Amino acid sequence: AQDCQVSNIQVMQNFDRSRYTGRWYAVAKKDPVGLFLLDNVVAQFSVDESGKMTATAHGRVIILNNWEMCANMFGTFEDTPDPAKFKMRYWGAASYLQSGNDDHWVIDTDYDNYAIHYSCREVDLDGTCLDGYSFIFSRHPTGLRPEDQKIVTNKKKEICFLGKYRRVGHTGFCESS
Ligand code: AZE
Repeated sequence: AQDCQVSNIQVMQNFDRSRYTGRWYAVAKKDPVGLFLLDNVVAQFSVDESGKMTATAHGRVIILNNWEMCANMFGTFEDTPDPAKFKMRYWGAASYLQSGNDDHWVIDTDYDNYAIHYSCREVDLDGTCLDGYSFIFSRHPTGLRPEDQKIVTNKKKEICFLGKYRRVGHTGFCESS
């Protein structure tokens, strides 16, 4: 199951959005082309009364060459026939931040410790991902538990992003806002 075809990527079976709610700390990320969240990335997922999933996220960004700030972002999720695959519409609290509509797939999670997210923005002619991003999330600000690390490494391999991640630091930069 590793031909790197976006359409063959396995996602979380029987994804339970209510167990996914709450705070997740990004511990590693694979960047897309262009502007992106740099570090101090924390996401908070919710499910509203009607069952729709929403999220907020913040992270340090540098815009307009060297203006460093904390980006406060919002996302709403459109369901698809696969419970672990969503379309995420996202925007910033300020208009000069980024907005867009990305795939948002939950590849794997145990809900209590780790989660692997995947988004391919552009599929190449050969069916592989030409431009995509991914977050490894932890419930613990200190990082992944040792026992979760090999699961995560295997999944990075399965989504063909192994070796493309950088560690996401948490320095408290976004904690005041
Ligand atoms: C995600 C978690 C769920 C909510 C949202 C997320 C993504 C946010 C971005 C933000 C980019 C901002 C930039 C600003 C200059 C997946 C972390 C909204 C992609 C580049």
